[in-house]
Amino acid sequence: MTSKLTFPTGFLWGAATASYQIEGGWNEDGKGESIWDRFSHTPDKVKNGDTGDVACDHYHRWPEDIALMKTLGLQSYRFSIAWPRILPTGRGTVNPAGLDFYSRLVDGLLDAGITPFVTLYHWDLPQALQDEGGWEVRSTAEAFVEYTEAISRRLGDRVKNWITHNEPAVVAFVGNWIGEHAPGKKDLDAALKISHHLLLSHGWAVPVIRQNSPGAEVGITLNINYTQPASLSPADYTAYRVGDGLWTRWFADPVFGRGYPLDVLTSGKKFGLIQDDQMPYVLPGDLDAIAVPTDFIGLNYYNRGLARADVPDNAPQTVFQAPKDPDHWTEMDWEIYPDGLFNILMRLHVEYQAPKIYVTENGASYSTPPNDEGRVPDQRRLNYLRSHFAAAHKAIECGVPLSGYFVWSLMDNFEWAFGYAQRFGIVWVDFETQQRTPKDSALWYKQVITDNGF
Ligand code: IFM
Repeated sequence: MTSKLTFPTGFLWGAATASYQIEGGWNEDGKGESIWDRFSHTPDKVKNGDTGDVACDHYHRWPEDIALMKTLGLQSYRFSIAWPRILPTGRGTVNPAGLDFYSRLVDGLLDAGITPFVTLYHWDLPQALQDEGGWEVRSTAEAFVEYTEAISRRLGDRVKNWITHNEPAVVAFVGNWIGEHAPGKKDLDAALKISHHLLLSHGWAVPVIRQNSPGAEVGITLNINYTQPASLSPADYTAYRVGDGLWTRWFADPVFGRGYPLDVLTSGKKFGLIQDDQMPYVLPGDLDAIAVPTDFIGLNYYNRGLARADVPDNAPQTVFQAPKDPDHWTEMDWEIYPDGLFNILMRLHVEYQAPKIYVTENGASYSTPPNDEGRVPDQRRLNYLRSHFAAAHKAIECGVPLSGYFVWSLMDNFEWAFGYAQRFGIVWVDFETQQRTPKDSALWYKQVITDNGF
């Protein structure tokens, strides 16, 4: 017999999205071009030539989407602001229509009794800033503060939960080392510099938000998947340390006041991944700025990876591989591993002593379509969510200060380099008609929220 798992009173249940992935309206009402507009408009960058030009048309359909969230019983909604809607060229002249759009959205959410969680940067950098060097130059971090000032001044009276950055590791590494995301660069030395400017902009933005949004809670979201050495061999352990160092410690350590883990530079140079193991761009005071205490840490968790040294080119960047077993993999080719969520939550609690944690993303990609009755029987997504909720519950029982959970994603959307070929939504979107249909997982989730458990 399985017993009921009940979450703590006040535990916040929500769903998450990001501006470029759902909004559309890419050049409307004064919005500037973003690096994702440019990237998706460039041939061969995104699967099937898909773009976010229309996406879920949320820019026009937001009232309907808020009504949908209300129907599903969501208590909270995490969304991001498109920087080029607010400052079309990244800095300077503010676009009032952009501010108005998000102000109406926030009012609509509050009217529906849904708590907004606002992410400032979920990857759509103004192209004008990229043209000046993007995150590789320090002035972009300064522009981020200007943008933070403009948006937090406008929304700060009503929005009380802010996230500066979403997944800086993905921004730095997938966009600038692996090159599969905008701006499509392939240079780890540049990516490390970029990571510093991202973190610096976080550190500088936190006090600005606090100033403009009295009583607000502010955090940053890191993507931390669970990695292990693939075997007991010292070589695999080294590959694990390099991978964990780059993808996790490089971001978590400075945010939690420990500075950069310098073993990453040493081993990165040894493996020929980086040329330069000095960091002249880290100026006096930067590490203190990055270590600004936050109210919470956001965790995006999806899967497990096994670190192997025996990859063809012996390059530890390809560590995130695991043996395939179709029953335990989602359509992203990501291994389903709920214990990994428990382990990472424990790590944030024990190793980093995070004061408060939200799971700001967790979910699975399955393309299960509507059946003849119009239902979407996405049992595998439901199973995925149930097993991860149970892992989160176990972590809470072990003392982890987990305060809420945002399912990724509210609805099917533009999945970056995969375009519309991957569907993470708990709501089905027909991209021809823009019709939304809650999947079985959404109906189940509604009951979880009502019962505060399952
Ligand atoms: O869709 C993304 C999201 O934008 C960031 N985290 C991972 C999700 C699934 O790939």
